[in-house]
Amino acid sequence: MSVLRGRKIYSVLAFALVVWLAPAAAQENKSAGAGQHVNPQRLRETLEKLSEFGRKPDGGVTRLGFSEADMAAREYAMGLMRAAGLTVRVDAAGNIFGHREGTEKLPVLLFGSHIDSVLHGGNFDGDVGSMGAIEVIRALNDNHVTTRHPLEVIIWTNEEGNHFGLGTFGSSAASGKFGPEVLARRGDDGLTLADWLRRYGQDPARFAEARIVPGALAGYLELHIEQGGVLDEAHIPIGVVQGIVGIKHWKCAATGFANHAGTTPMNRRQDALAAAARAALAVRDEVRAEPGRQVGTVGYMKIEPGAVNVIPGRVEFPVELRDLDPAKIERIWNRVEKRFAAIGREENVDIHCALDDSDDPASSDPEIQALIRKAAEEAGLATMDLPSGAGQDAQEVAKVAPMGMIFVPSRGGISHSPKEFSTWEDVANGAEVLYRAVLMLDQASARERPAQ
Ligand code: HGY
Ligand code: MN
Ligand code: MN
Repeated sequence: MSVLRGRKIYSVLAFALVVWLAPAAAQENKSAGAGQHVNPQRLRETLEKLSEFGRKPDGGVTRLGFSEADMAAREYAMGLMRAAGLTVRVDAAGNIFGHREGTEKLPVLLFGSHIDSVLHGGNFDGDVGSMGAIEVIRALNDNHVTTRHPLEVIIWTNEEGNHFGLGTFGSSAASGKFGPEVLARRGDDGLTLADWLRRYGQDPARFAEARIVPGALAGYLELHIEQGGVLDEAHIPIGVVQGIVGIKHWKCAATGFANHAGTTPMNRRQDALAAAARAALAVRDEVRAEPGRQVGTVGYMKIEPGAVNVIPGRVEFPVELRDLDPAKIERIWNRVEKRFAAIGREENVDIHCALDDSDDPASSDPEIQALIRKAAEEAGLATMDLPSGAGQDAQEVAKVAPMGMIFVPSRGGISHSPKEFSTWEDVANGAEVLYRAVLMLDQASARERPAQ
């Protein structure tokens, strides 16, 4: 028998053995004890490398969606995806997908997060879920595990929305919330969203193709830092997210009259900054005026003309309200509007607001929550159920597929800050639970149920 024939028979036998063992391997991995399948050191190295893109001198990061730093970070992430054997594509909204074939013709099982940051933010928000998802793929490869569903790792575009004021931008294109009308928005750099999409290699005219239709996905999982202090204070390593808050943003302007700061008597002023300052405190008062976990913020003020000896004539400021209950947000906003009208009358300043962005609250799929809880238990990790006070891409994906989120602790509950920190052990625990949850979802019935 020629060597070739011998080798051929051997390779056929070897192939048969792998195919025969693969599902068992998947089963074996699924039911493995507290062993760890992901590689903590490898995951840490990718997060440390990612933190270099947009790094600030104090160690924080500014990697806004649609920025040079983000473009460089995306290239790095796509390189990791390709090195993990994924087939990479970028959709018309700039979302990056890494595809891994399954053994059956089933809807895609999607998991990932975002890598853009807020202005002067931290190195864990979004990054942990994005790098964690790619680490899961490498671990599946290491363990020679095949899945029934095709898997796709996703990195959503411009989740923070600090650029263009449109949060969860990429996932909102996927859910259909944003249509081509948003592409005309112009940033402080004078470029429109369409200009930046072209820089990302996309044709704005095809923006609608980023839509993901309900039923196209088997399910969605996102690993993320909690960004609050609940898990850290309770010393619980894994959070099972029950739901994600609704968020509403308004753009407001207080318009008074710019005048000489020395010659204008105090009782003859139309001081836009005095009115805006009172408005910011009124937001805080009205949010505090009823029990619950609602929050309200005025994140910045743009003061014109901005000179010490000129009474401010105009002040632009945002108002953000968040809660799991949209009716409560409306109720608080109605009170805030009444307060603004009274302040305007007293200060002789016009305060006008317009709704700028709105994210509906979203519930996590109960079956996927149970599956995450089980995955953590099998990994020997305690869990706690909690809501997400942070907005997430998952709340857009919830409109088209059943979703679930895995939280890991944020030290001191600090986030959107250079002081944002999660331990490498917590990060690895989260990735391990994601690994197991992906395999369990691959086997579970959840995949067949339509989006909520
Ligand atoms: O703002 C948020 O809640 C999220 O981190 N983008
Ligand atoms: Mn985030
Ligand atoms: Mn964030």
